Formats: sequence, C-alpha cells, structure tokens
Amino acid sequence: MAQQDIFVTRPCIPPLEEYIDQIRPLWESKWLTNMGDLHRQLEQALRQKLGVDRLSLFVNGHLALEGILQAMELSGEVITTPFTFASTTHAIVRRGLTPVFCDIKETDGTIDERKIEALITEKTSAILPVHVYGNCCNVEAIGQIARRHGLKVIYDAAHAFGVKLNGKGIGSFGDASIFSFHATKVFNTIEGGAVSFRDPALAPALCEAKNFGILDEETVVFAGGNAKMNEFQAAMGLCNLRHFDEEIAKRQALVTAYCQQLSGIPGLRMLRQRPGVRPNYAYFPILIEAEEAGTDRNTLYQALRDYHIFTRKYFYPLITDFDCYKDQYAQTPLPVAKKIASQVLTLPLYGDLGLENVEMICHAVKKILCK
Ligand code: T4K
Repeated sequence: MAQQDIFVTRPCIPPLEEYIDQIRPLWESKWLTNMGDLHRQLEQALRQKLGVDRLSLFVNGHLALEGILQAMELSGEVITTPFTFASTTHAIVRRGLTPVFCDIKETDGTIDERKIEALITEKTSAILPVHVYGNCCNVEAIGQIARRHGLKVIYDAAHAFGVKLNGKGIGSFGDASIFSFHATKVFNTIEGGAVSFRDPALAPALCEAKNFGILDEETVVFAGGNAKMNEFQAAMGLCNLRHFDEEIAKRQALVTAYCQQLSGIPGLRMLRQRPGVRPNYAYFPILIEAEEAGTDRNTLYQALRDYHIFTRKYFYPLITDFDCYKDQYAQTPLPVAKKIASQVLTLPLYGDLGLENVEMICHAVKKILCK
C-alpha cells in the first residue's frame, strides 16, 4: 500500500528560484504576451532541441493542431486513429473536416499503415497519425502512401517531445507535427504546444491562426482565433528545457526497472518501440489479456486504486465510442484498437517517482494478477 496517493504522472517543475529569475525581467519590460522576448527565445531553443527547421509556439497542443489544419486549408476527409486522446479527433471535427478511422497495430498502438490505402477516397485530403505514448509511427510507409495519393501528413506528436528516429527529430517527418507541452507531458510550459512544419509558406498563416488572422495593424486576412503562448509559459519552458535530459534519464531508469520486474507475468504484455528510436519514456502502458492473467484490466485498475495507486486507462474508450461520435461516421472494423483499448492500463511514470515506488507498484500488480 502506498503511503501517499501515487498519480499516473506529476509535472516536472524547476526550482522556484530558477523560475523567479526567469520571469524577473518581465516586471521591467511589462511585456507579458503577444510573442515577447521569452517566446522568441523558447521558439529558437526548441527548434534546436527538436531538430526541426520551422516551429511555431501555441498556447496548447490542441490549438496547435487546429492551427495547422486551418493554415493548410484542408477540406474533406482526414484518415486518423481512434486510439488517442479526444483532442486529435476534436481538432479534425472542429475544423469542419470528417475523420475516417483506421485500425492500429498490436505491437505499438500506432496507426496500421497497411490499412490506410483502403480508406482513401476522392475526398481524402490528409492523414493524421499519432505517435501514441511516444511510439513512432511507420513514417516511411505513411510518407510513401501520402506521396502516391497527393495527401498531406500531419503527425500528432503530442506525446513525442524529444523522440528521435534514426538520429532525426520526430518532428521533421511528414508535412507537420504538433507537440503538447501540457503539465502532464515530459516537457511542459504549464499549458503549451507547438507545430513544426516543412513548408515555409505556412509560417504567416500559422501566425494569423493564433492571432485573430491579423497580418498587420490594419489588415485582417482570416477568422483566426487567439492561441498565443504567454511569457510565463515560455519562461517555464526555458527552465524545464535545462532539466529535460535529466528528467529523461530518471524516467529511463524507472522504465528499465518496470520492464525487469513485470516481465514473464502471464497475461501481461508491453508495447514495443520500432528499431532505431531514441525514446522519451513519456508513458508506461501495459496490456492485460484477461483470460491468461485471470484478472481483467478494470479489476486491476480498481484494485490498484485501493492501494492508492492511480493508473489511467489511456486510451479507453475509443474515440469512436464517445457519446459525441457514436454512430456518426462510417464504421470501419477496428478490431485491434477495440482490443487494446479494453486491455490497456497506463502505470505511474514521472522523473521523481522513485525506484522504490516502481518496486511497490510492481509488487501490487503481481499480487493482484497472481493471486
Ligand atoms: N493529442 C494527444 C494525443 C494528446 O494526448 C493530447 C493531450 C493532445 C493532443 C492535446 O494537447 P494539449 O492541448 O493538452 O496540450 C491529460 C492532459 O490534460 C492532456 O494534455 C493529455 N493529452 C492527456 C493524455 O492527459 P487528463 O484529463 O487525463 O489529465 P488529468 O488532469 O486527469 O491529469 C492526470 C494526472 O496528472 C492527475 O491525476 C495528476 C497529475 N497532474 C495533472 C495536472 C493537470 C498533476 O500532478 N498536476 C497537474 O497540474 O488529460
């Protein structure tokens, strides 16, 4: 039994003095938002950290996604995954586009690239896969399909900050990628997000999308919203960036311990990264095959709560089962997504969790499953 409640995650925050030093100049400049100096510094630092040429900050990851869909002027259908957070589909729908759901792979939970082509119609304008949990999609195959059919590819890389594939930043694949810097992510700006993008011509449209469509003081070119990151968020980002590598190293040690202690338990399976990936250890999902484990995912979830261990069912229910989407869109079979959503449980993972807590959580999991 945990002494204190253990949550699925806790934000990484810098020493208070460091943050105060970072925001102190704002009392002098009185420049609090609307693309200030700290915003400019963070944008620059993140381009380097993420290994991307072009990046635009947003107030959160969701509005970064809506912003890039608006800037690209997409229409019609977008092929995407049902195994994700609400934001991915909501952004598509809120931009007036139609989501078309593709099944996922058993191995890593990302979109099944072998099933994409069958879903393409004359209305399809883009593919929007998700690097779920920071697991890399098959970007090469998806790129080939997109080129064959003249489609845009926008990755939801909300979970994938700092991930590299064959030495390249994950945000450099496809036409664009969005990142989330929410408090629950490996790198946070309290709330925050960004879009990295390939085509330099998109830069003005992205600025306008986050700033009311304003081109200059007297010219407003389209109905943009307000999605600007403020200076206090940027300051948190600049501080957290200094501690990012340390956070990842701590998480790596915790994940290694989880994997060692949970391997070989009948009915408990873990997802796998594809080869060539430098991971960011954003989440630690496990899958429970009820028949073999003798206990189902929901029972494990509840029993862990009784031990004060608050896991999450990321991502259950599937998006297609949300009240707002049920029976709304053409139903393609999604057997793998359905199965994984019913089996998945995301265990606590954050830098300060501590190896002793990982040990205690694994002990509780084994006790519940092996009783
Ligand atoms: N695309 C994908 C694939 C995403 O997963 C997300 C967001 C987005 C797009 C959109 O990005 P943003 O617009 O959010 O930047 C959380 C996050 O709010 C959300 O950002 C994230 N995905 C999603 C997977 O998880 P909830 O509703 O599960 O969060 P909540 O409030 O239950 O927090 C989880 C745990 O974290 C708490 O039990 C305790 C801890 N916590 C949380 C907060 C907010 C803290 O310790 N401190 C805190 O300040 O959605």
